Amino acid sequence: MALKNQYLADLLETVKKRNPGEPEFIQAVTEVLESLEPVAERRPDLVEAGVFERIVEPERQIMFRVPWVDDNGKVQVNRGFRVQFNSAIGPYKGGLRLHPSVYLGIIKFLGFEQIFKNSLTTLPMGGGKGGSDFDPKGKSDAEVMRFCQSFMTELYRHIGPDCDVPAGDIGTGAREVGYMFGQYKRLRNEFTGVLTGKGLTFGGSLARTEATGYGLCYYTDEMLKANGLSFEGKTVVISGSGNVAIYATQKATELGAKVVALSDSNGYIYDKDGIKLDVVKDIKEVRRGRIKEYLDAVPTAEYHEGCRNIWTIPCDIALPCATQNEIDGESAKILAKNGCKAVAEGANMPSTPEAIAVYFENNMLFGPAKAANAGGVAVSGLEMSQNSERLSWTFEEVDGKLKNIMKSIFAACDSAAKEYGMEGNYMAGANIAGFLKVAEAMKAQGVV
Ligand code: NDP
Ligand code: 2IT
Repeated sequence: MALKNQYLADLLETVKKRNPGEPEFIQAVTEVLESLEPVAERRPDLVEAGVFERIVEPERQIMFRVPWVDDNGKVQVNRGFRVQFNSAIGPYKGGLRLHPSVYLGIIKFLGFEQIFKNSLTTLPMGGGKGGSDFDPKGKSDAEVMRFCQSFMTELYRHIGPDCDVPAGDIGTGAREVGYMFGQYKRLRNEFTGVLTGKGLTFGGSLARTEATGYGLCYYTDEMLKANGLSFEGKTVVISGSGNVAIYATQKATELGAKVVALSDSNGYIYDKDGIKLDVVKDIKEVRRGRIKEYLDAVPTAEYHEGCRNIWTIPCDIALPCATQNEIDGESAKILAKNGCKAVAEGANMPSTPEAIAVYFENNMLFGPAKAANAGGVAVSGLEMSQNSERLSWTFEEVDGKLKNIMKSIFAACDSAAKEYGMEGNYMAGANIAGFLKVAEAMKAQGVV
């Protein structure tokens, strides 16, 4: 879809020129600007205030050397990133991705998405993202600790509980957050809620571990119900087998669905009887193993090399929870042909633009990442609140708030889509609703 609005078309050209070699960032910006066409038409005041030009440019980008020594005594050098994208509605907030594919363009796309996602949560959080091309896979705990300490030895001067609050993402879980928190506390001599996703003994929130996966299912449930459907009796395919995939599997199963597949970057498992989550948790959370090992405990299941073909498994609902661009146009066509009724994104930007076009052509329900996976950062926001008041809430209290937030996010997407003449297009609704709150704040604060 080409932009019809000349002002936005020119802006997109500028963004492309200014950010060469960053296709994921351009992809994320293109989708948002396409959704915002009716807003630019209806709100000349926001155009005049330069909000569109300003929102596509990060407020600050930090890149730094991360040197550390491996178990063989060899010096290793990684590159660290923190992109502080937008602080109009609150301190920068967003995760840290540790994966060999990380470069500036990945962190910028994630930081840009985070602005709108955080706005949708209704909590006061700006958008940011960070990470490194460090690969935690196959590293010892001691190596991971040395990397995390070195990473934080530079990052600490740029973050703080009222400035920028990082958290987990791919490759960053409780272990990494713990090491980073320890180093931050040592360098600053301050015990503050500077990271979220912390351990429960030092300021972490109950239900943060479950939040993204649970939130994804709460959002999907709302979307299904609004369209006369439910999880009950449905077959679900989930990609990934990390934090988001595991707790999405748990909640979808609790809501009456049967999850039949999970994957990692090597391949996928298919268990027609329904995934046994205790087996997956043991492999992934306890032993840090590979999804293939599921067959050792459940020999009746199948394992297939390569993760792409997971989308050829017939399902009613697909929940991509691994990584960006994991469903392309071709995979989306197969999902549609097999009768899939809904796709909701646990991962960030897992559907290519071609895949999204296929969803709409086939009248499939589509829950976009910045709405559907906002439960993780929402509970991070609740962790910040608990840290500020130096109290901790019960699991039920946090989970109840999460459910209400996901309901309100769906309602915001639904009503913005209707208001701007795109009923049922929750992607446009999410982009518009997320944008408007930040845009009003940016306009009110002047040209900064
Ligand atoms: P984890 O590191 O816990 O798990 C990531 C999972 O995705 C693993 O199974 C991993 O397989 C797989 N994966 C990662 N990269 C690739 C790749 N390039 N190709 C194929 N598979 C891949 O991360 P999370 O579960 O936390 O994150 C998953 C997604 O959810 C990401 O897109 C993240 O940005 C998003 N997200 C996470 C939130 C959170 O709170 N954690 C919040 C909102 C969104 P392998 O082990 O083989 O690498
Ligand atoms: O993509 C995301 O929203 C996250 N990785 C969670 C960010 C957070 O600050 O909890």
